[in-house]
Amino acid sequence: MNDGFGKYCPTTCGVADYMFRYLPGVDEDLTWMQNELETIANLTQGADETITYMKDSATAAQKSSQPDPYYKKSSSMLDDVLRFEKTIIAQEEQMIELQNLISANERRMGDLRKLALQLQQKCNEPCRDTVQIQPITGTDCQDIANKGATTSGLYYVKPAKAEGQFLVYCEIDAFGRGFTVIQRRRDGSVDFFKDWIQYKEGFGYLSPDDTTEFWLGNEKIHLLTTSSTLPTVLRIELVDWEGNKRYADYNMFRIGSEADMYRLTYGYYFGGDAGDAFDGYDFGDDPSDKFFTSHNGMQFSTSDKDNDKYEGNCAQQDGSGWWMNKCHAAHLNGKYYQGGRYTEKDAGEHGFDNGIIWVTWHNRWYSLKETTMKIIPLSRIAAGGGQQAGVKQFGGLGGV
Ligand SMILES: [Ca+2]
Repeated sequence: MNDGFGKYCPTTCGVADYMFRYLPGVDEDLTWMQNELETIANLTQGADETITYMKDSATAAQKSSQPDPYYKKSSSMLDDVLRFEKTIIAQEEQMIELQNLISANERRMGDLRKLALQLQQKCNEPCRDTVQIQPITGTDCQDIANKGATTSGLYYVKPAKAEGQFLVYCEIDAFGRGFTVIQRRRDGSVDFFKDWIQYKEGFGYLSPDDTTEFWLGNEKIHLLTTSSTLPTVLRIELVDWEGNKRYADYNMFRIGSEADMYRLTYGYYFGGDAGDAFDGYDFGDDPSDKFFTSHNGMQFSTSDKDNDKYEGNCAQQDGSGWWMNKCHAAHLNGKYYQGGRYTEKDAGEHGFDNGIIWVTWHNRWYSLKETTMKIIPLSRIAAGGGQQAGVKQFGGLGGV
């Protein structure tokens, strides 16, 4: 596992490479052992022949039945020979055992060799133990698309104000639009209850095929949204548990510096069919609900850095990091609830864990299945035929 590249190594190709590297050595060792065994077997055979000869001589001497002194001598010699023979038989048994062991090893080696061959056939293409990073770079994904990139994937970007480049997932569509994805939820595989530093640096896993969850990081989002004077649109895409899809666009989206606690500001709700949850919502609990659940102008809060407008700690209660007010009507970093529906009772882990909420679409006890937050220059959002193009584009995503 590597935080940058996700769950991409080792591959079976890597295993095959490893096998092929060590097979020749093991083969040599086995051949050497077999030669040694043959030499020992030859020596034993010589000893066998000598014993037979000596036994025959002794029998012949016995048959001559002359009580001569040589007979006694040869009789005690015969005892020695018999003892010697026993030792040899024991050794021969040991050798047979060893030979069986070698045969068993050879069979196993054969199986492994077959397996390695099968693996190698699967790996005819050059083995890739790491993810593919596209070669084109730019200030953001739209810049990369402008330079001719046509496929979505992982790219390095370096916004004007950034000291170094960093990896992002670019979603590049048929209209030549390059969205820089800053947040992705899709299956609950990544825990979004993280501290200030983790939200600052980013967490989760980037993948070239949009299969993983992540928060790109407040510092990077700050650099991406403030390096240019051209307005940036934040597009939010949502999928519920019935497979329905909605979106919301915010123009002039900016995230402030760390000194300003990564404050969220935007110019206005630019459209969409999910409703304007960033503007707050009248839950009916209190006349000032809408005012206290709006998000424009809020600083970022985590459980260890409370910048919210609530006497308690919203981020601690909800188990996430977000631009908390008192506390929220939109909350896309909330706890992941499989199936989407939860009650106040389920939401108890950190006090009051809210799910993934966009309350102008579903009510507050409905947690969404998928979310994507991505940014694009305003000049490109309408490429391909106005707002309808946006809907059409979103229709091709998610739900697979
Ligand atoms: Ca507080």
